[in-house]
Amino acid sequence: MKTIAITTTPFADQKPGTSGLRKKTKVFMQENYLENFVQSTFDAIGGVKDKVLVLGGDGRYFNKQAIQTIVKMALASGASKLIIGQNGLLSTPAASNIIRTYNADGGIILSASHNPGGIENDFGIKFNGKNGGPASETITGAIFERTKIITEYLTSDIQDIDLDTIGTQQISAMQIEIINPVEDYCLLMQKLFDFNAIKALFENGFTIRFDAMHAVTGPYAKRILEDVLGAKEGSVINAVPSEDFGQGHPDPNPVWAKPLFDLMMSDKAPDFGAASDGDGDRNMILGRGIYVAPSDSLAVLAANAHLVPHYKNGISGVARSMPTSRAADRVAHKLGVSLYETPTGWKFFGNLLDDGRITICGEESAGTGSSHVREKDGLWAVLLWLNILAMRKQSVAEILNEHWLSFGRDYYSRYDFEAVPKEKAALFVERLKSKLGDLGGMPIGNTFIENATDFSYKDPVDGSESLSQGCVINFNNGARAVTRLSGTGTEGATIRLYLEQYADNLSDVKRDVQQVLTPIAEAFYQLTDFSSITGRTAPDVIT
Ligand code: VG1
Ligand code: CO
Repeated sequence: MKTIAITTTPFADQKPGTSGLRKKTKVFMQENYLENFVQSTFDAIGGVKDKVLVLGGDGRYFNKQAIQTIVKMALASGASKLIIGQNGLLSTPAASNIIRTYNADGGIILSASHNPGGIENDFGIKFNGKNGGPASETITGAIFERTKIITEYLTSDIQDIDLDTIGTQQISAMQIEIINPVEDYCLLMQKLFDFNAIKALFENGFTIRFDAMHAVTGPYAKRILEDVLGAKEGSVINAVPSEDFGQGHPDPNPVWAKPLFDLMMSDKAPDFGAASDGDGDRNMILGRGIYVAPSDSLAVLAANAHLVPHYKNGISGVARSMPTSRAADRVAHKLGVSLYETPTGWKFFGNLLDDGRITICGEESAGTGSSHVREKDGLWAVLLWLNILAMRKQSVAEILNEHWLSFGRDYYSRYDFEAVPKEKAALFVERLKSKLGDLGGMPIGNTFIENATDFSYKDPVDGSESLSQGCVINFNNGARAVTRLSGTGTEGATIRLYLEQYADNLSDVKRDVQQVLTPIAEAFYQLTDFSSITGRTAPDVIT
């Protein structure tokens, strides 16, 4: 074992964000940078002596190297066992499952999620606790404080370990188990869903295209959809994880998964289309000729979950992040279960799930999940949809249209303004916050602002408070505009603007989304002096 002094504290400028620490890969590759975060994490959780940790990542550039570094540090700090995905691979939901299944003390997941990978792109790291979920704000805060004052870390002088061979290795007092990354996850899915019903669907000619976007879900989707459930070979495309995601942007939305989107809108479309992100926790769902907005997907899944074995007794409650559309609220209301509105980021769902208050939860950013793990889960969402389709014997479009007819439709879109200079973004937020109180009652066109607030959240389970989680402007005609700064970007600041309009008039539920939302966007720009403060006139990405 050796102790290495850290002469600089290179990343003390940033608290780990919504899901861990994300930076340019080259930043992570600086001397002692990753080590600082890892040692600070060990220290923040009271050390790892005699603890069992799960370790894996999405396979991006630097994944394996980072794993070797962490192995050496865990050994030096006295961990009793590491459970590592073969070749260093574990999707985020699979890692969450393994932490829970093997009763581990926590896990380290290496991923920058949907951000592009490669030496010129992004890398990331996050710690998940005993329940399998992202560390709470208390822990991420403690990690950050520690990184500012840390002076040394512990590591050991051992050779790189073999990550390719499944089985157990013993290194001094520490055991390393290399596991098949897919197997436990596949077993879990089999427990939740009616695999026979989905198999029958495929046997009867149902077609699917799943775009794994060269990311970690490839092996999971191939195994489950093709090998086990019998989808036609070749249904899963881009299934081999690559270090730079085939030079792509593994973000499953209509912009970055455009080839799949275009296929689904064409006359060659299969019955069902889906994609997932770099680390496998996000999903995009499409039917022939129709895109299911993530907020709608959450609502449809909540409304239909009882058709599926694991959820047959109904759901205990639903949670959504604040910027997610209120479509799920309408379902919770009809089912007579509680609806929780949390800040952005999966960690806020953890306590609600642990406490049994909710069964299903989701975010507008293509994340849906349930009590089966403590992360959002891309492939789970796909299987839940497939199981529901098998039970209802209808198309995606039919299900979505029926949903809108019974609940009304929440038109929804997110605008992203990327790489805005940090000072300008901060000024924009500060100015807006200072005038929120004066906006209530203000007339806008033929409606008016009902209220405008700075969203804060008090966790109903542990009472912890999270302040300033986004500005919300509610209009009295069922429209809403929400804005917040992203916590996952690696360049400047990203301003997100979330727009929403509820329509319950049946003749109204099939209008063009952007057309419905443009007046709200325009009102927002005016109210906030958006362009003059940020220098931006149009979003970089609309989803
Ligand atoms: C984004 C999304 C948020 C999600 C987070 C992590 O955060 O908006 O809903 O939980 O990414 O997703 P932000 O702060 O950039 O808006 V993932 O797939 O990284 O784990
Ligand atoms: Co992700």
